[in-house]
Amino acid sequence: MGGNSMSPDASTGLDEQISQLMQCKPLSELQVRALCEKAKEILMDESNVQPVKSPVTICGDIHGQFHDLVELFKIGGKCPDTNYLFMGDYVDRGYYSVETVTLLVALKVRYPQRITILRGNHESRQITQVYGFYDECLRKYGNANVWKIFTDLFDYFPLTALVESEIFCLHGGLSPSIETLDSIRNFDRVQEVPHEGPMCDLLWSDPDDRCGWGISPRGAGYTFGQDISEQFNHTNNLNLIARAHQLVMDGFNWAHEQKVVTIFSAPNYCYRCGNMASILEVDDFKGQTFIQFEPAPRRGEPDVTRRTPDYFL
Ligand SMILES: [Mn+2]
Repeated sequence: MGGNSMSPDASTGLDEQISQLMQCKPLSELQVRALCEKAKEILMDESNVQPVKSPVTICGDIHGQFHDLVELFKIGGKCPDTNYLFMGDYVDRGYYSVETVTLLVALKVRYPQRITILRGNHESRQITQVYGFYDECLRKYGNANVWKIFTDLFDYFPLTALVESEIFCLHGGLSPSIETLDSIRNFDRVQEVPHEGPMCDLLWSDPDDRCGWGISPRGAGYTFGQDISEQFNHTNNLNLIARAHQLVMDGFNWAHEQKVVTIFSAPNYCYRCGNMASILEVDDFKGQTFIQFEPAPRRGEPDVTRRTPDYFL
């Protein structure tokens, strides 16, 4: 058949690119450049606390595990039939950061109202030079241009999202310098993730069993106790903080008496951790259902390793 380069529909080229990406085939550098220019225009208009409506399916870390992202879409439904909110860490660790982040950005450009892509601590120039994305770009493109294009785009990703004014979603956690959502709305996020301060904390912090603020063993962000979560949720009229950033063996993990939940969407993380992944469906009536899933089956492997997803209320 061949391509029709004179298609009257401006979205046709993008649909073809999405089909190509779904087969784990990267775009050319020129295509990535054009795609990221469009994405920047969309993302720069989004809020630091991007409002999101239900129904929506909330997802945690992906970390370049492209085939497991395809599995996620099989289990959760295709975008745009299902609305998605991804909470960061698309790149590093796995073998397919390029294909993973390109697909998510392409979906964002194609269906801007159907998918929200937040920034994780790995969406950073410094971290990606250590944990794989930079090297993968060099390997797949022969130079660092695509890495530069994407890391420049990461500066525009929103930091947090707010589902139906009650579920606060972000990659890491809370910050001792942030009491209200309004204070987050007011800062300039278009920059590399700083080493300290409120923007850093949102992408790096973790909940903890100990009360109050603690020093994070990660060397960035803080640990925060149940008292902190309760106060923050009360001040901002929230029901729940949904966050990612930590490997949890069941794919999701409640903390702080169900005031905080961790969602992790990279099954068998780093191809060796043996964990389940999960996504959180929030329905039209704000009902919440976790769907767990295992790694995508590998070619040639028997299908018996797959398990029917378990459903939880
Ligand atoms: Mn993280």
